[in-house]
Amino acid sequence: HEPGHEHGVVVETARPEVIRPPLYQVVLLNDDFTPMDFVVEVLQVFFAMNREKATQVMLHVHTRGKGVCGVYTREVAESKVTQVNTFSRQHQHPLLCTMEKA
Ligand code: TYC
Repeated sequence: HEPGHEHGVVVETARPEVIRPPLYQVVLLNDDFTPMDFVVEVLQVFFAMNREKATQVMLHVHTRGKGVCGVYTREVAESKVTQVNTFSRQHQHPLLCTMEKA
């Protein structure tokens, strides 16, 4: 019989560790000029929300000033921020997307 398998003896063994990467919230900021429909489109296209969820989040940002679009690892969050801000500028809207450590 192998060591540690004696009757009634419990041997502590090292458990494999789960490595959790730091997560970042991608945040949308309110402004007075970006059309509501454009914000809903952004949330659908870049954050895979359906129209109902995208409308909820847009109205939250509109009334509270900011809101979380999603939570991602650093590189994915950075990519979302760049894509949203590039898309907004291409359409001449001042919509701002940022990230915060979760
Ligand atoms: N406040 C904008 C308006 O009244 C709508 C808006 C919502 C803009 C969310 C930005 O992140 C935003 N047209």
